Amino acid sequence: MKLAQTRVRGLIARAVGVPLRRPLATSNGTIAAAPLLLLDLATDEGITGRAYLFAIQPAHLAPIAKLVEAMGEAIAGDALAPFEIERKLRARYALLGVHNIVLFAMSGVDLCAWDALGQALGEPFARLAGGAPRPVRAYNSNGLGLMPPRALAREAEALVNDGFSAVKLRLGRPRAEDDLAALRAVKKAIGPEVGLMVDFNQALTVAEAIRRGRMIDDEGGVAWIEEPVRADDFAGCAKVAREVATPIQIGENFMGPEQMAQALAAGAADYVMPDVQRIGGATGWMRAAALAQAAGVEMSSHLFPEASAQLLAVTPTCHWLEYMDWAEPVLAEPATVKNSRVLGPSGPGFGMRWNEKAVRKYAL
Ligand code: SMN
Ligand code: MG
Repeated sequence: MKLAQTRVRGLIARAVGVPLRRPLATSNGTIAAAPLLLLDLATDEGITGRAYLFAIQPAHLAPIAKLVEAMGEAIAGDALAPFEIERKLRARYALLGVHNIVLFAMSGVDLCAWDALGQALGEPFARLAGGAPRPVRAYNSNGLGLMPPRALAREAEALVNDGFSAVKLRLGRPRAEDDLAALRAVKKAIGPEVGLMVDFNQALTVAEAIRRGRMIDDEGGVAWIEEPVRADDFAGCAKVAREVATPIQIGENFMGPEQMAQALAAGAADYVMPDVQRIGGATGWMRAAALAQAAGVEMSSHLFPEASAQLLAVTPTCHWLEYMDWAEPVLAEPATVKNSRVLGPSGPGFGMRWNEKAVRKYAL
């Protein structure tokens, strides 16, 4: 088949609500089921490019689906060329703003296009990008929400027993001493050999973040403090990063590589962790990876382990993959975990195919 002749035909989005094996309570609310949009981009060569998006709340599914479908109409008949599709959609949405759910939708379209391209060439994404798929170091993020210390200790052990050498704990309770009790309970349960990240989900003011950051410094042994303050307050983040010894991690809310460049210029964090549905899909990710390389900053992923495993495999400053099993029930072949390393599904592109029986079961 001639790639140049392969054209986009259309795009459909289906909504599912996948129950979480371990519901997650964060300082920003509890997630009991993952509202996902499953995207299928059809081409006239019979290839279907696939990706999923995480709508955060079920109410956001419909507007994101509408955007995705409108973008599908805009690129129908176009060549299967992710950079060209990006250029067109960025121009088309410039006045609305290439941010937030517009960017979610664009990222989903981009991932579908790369996936279809991989299928057309019979190669996994990492090979198209000049690399090769390989297992990447991962921490288990499927739990450790805002729970009482005893429940946390039990869940922390279970997360390590899933085969991981590091886990992430959510913090951001009203009282600092309750966060400290949670941190101590988890550290005691996992022991000194297992890595521990903590995530405040933007709960703190800058002054309080410095106070709690120093408290965490005194405890020692925490790999990073994630999103201590409002995600787009880069000056505030930078102040926290200067005052706190434990590395500061941000990035899941970077809206495109442009915003990541601003964060790096502001010295807002020691580490970055873009989210593939906000950074602009695989195209945006690769541009962000070059920024992290130039800045000499370690780069991790946020959610989407199936695609992120391959993206991190071609990231020069590859750090940690966030392992979340949320999409697993609707996938024909999930990512695999071995020795705390994650490998994406096999097969060309990103290797995501739907388990249609499960898709029917969880359809919204
Ligand atoms: C997070 C973000 C979105 C949904 C669930 C959890 C959290 C993370 O910030 O980094 O895992
Ligand atoms: Mg986070």
